[in-house]
Amino acid sequence: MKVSVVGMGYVGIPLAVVLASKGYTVAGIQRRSQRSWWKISWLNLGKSPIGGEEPMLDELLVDAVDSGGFWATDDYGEILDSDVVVVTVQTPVTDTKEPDLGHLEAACRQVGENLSPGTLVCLESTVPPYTTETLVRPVLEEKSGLRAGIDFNLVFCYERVTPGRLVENLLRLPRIVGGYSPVCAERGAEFYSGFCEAEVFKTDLLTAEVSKLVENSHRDVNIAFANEAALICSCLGVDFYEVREMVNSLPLRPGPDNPYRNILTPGSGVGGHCLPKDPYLLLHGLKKSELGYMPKVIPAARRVNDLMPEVVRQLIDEVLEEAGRKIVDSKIGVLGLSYKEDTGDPRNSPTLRLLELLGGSVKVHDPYVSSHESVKSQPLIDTVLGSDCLVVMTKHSAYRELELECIASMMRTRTIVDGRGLFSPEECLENGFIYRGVGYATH
Ligand code: SAJ
Repeated sequence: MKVSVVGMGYVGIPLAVVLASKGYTVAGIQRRSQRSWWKISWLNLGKSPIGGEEPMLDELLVDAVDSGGFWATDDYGEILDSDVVVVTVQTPVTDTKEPDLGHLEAACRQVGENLSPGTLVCLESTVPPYTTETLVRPVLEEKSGLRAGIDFNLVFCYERVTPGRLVENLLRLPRIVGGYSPVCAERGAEFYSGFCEAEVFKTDLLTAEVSKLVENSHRDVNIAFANEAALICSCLGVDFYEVREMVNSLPLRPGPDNPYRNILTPGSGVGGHCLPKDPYLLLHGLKKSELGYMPKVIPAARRVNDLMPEVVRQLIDEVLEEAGRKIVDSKIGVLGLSYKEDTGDPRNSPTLRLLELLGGSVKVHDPYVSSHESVKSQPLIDTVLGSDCLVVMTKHSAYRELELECIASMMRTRTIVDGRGLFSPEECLENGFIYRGVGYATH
């Protein structure tokens, strides 16, 4: 079976190499955009453009290229003789949090122009509710002259990727296949069951689209709860981590009366390619419905999570003031540019927001991100040496080996702001640091 995967990013590349490893013939289609044209040649050399630790991905890619089972190209003509086309292009939101579906529409036009009868088209990009029905289907039908559900099959099956577990999630997480028609859902479920080891659920297009957005909005709200609870505990002079340990002691007991709690971890903010935008995509869908309920919890959670870099900045102010310094005449070392530990993805990273708030003399280190936009990652030594404040923004495993005694001797002023619960407050105080942490009780 031949599959064309449109969009060689975090979602498309792992999917393409996993399919190739299962014996499919896979064309990875990537437009020659300013930002991504270079991925085509990299991929054909068996080199992954995805940073960070991605178990299995590199070897699967090399095997797929060497065996001829996978190749990257900018030629949409590969779709003509494909049995399946999977669209995995980006669907960002604008600065005003409006969905930007331009990349998706452009890709669908190209897919439509090369679509043959009998093909299964799978949309995996996260979209506002109704998009598959009201944007993707009409464009495909208009460009191909074919009819969805009759001449070709159309499904929406959302990705559940997580940087650091791209291949594992693909193989082991359940999938939700929304079909334009029951027959489409059936065809789609057959395809995904071909490589997914977990359960594949079938539903309609809209239910699948909304499931994805609710799934991620739920996580964003839960992270916001942890952040807000941490801020409340700090104000009350209580250590949030101790409270969290007490609350999470409730047992996991399957069944309706399950008392189980799972308070997540507070931190320096919420970044990445999912959570900062998916809640807005969900709310955008409401504009099309006349019911008129105005959401309160989900938007408020976004505001709390986006507040966290400002909380970190406030903590930096506090520790420097206690040390008799001001931010403006201090050297600040920031640990972590990536939005998430042990990954190399800086998109929407809270660190970018913190840097906007700081100004002044700031150095950033990240083991996985060498540079992003105007920010260049510095060597760890240069980031720490002579600094007046060390700020933990990302909990990379590499930072666990840091010796506080050694850091103390390298800094000009011994202050630490821990945005991710990386260090033990007691150890920091023992080593003469002025310490603040998100969720840590200072009084
Ligand atoms: N974060 C916290 N506290 C937490 C968890 C996360 O502050 O307790 C922050 C992270 O530092 C990061 C951001 O939130 O900045 C997002 O982290 P994430 O773990 O949610 O990672 P993502 O963005 O890769 O989320 C993805 C999502 N999966 C999909 O979209 C398929 C999310 O729904 C998953 O729950 C998450 O991976 C996961 O746990 O695998």
